[in-house]
Amino acid sequence: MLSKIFLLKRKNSYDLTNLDIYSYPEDINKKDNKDIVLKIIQGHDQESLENDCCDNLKSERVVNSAQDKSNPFVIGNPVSQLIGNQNLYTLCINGEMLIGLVFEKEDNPYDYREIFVDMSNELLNIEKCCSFKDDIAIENFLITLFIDIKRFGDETLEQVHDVSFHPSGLFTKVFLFGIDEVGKSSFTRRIKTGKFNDNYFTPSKRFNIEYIQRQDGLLSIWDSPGQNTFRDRWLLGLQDTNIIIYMVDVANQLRFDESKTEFWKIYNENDLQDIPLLILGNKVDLINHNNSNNDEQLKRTEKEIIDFFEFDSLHHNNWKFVFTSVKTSYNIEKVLNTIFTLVSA
Ligand SMILES: Nc1nc2c(ncn2[C@@H]2O[C@H](COP(=O)(O)OP(=O)(O)OP(=O)(O)O)[C@@H](O)[C@H]2O)c(=O)[nH]1
Ligand SMILES: [Mg+2]
Repeated sequence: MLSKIFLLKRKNSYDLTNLDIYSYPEDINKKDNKDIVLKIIQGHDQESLENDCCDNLKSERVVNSAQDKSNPFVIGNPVSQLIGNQNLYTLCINGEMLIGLVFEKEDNPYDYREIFVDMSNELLNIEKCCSFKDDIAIENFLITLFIDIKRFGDETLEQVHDVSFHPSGLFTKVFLFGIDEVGKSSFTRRIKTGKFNDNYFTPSKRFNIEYIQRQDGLLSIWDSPGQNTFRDRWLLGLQDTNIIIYMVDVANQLRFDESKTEFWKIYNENDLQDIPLLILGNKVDLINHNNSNNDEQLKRTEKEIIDFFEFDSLHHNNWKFVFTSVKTSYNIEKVLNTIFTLVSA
């Protein structure tokens, strides 16, 4: 499976130590990867490193030539390289930048050729002549390309190789969002590893994608970053999702208003009515109830939350509210079952 995407962009000089390097999901450490970068570029132009990395592109090697006047890009043939234990597949654009995919060793990058070239071409057309306006634009480009290749590329391969295992060739994509600190990453970690830690506090900056195999099928959980500055990325993660999970921290009423606003912003601006929705009221362990009437009290609290957030005014009926505690594992198993129930409804 595809594990990483990166982009090497030349500054004005040919100095290879002076490249801009972007990558997703992890940062590539420029220093440590100097050798790798050098080898990648050599792979595109064996003869002269002083020239453009794609200088030797001949018309027959050009996949997408200037014949198509509407398209300003010259995209080279992808080059596959095994460097160290990295299985790389790189594409040169206009002699100005290289987009690279990193695969697991057993993968065959050529299986991804068509999708890599087509999607890069399609996405680059939105940018005029690689003129990304800032680093965020490049990062968004990489995330989108990564998502698309992962979604469609891996799916196509699964259909070819593993038809009987996933009869429809599909995994269930779960888009998990909510404001910061509600417990999204803790939840994802809990179902992936069974672990929880009170001190595990690492605000997410990117989508954290985890695959979880269940008896009912394969889940791909997209744990989103919740901090204010990253919320404009939520729309990227929403693409092609099979179910949406919205998480609320029920113990932090001070942030209910903010959470409600963010939820409705997404729902009012996008056509999400056909997508099942699961609302999780997390950190229920922190709400103090006198134990005697716990169930009744919880029902009342649930109603108060639903009323406050106005979830009843959702236009579709395929939604459910579940209290959880990632800390005590309360209802975690139920959530996993509910995901499949809602998706198949
Ligand atoms: N008591 C309690 N604490 C929880 C629970 N779930 C998560 N936490 C704690 O809440 C804090 C924030 O959790 P995260 O999982 O990082 O929150 P997040 O929603 O991923 O936050 P961002 O990545 O910033 O959007 C951590 O200290 C967790 O230990 C829970 O069910 N009960
Ligand atoms: Mg997180």
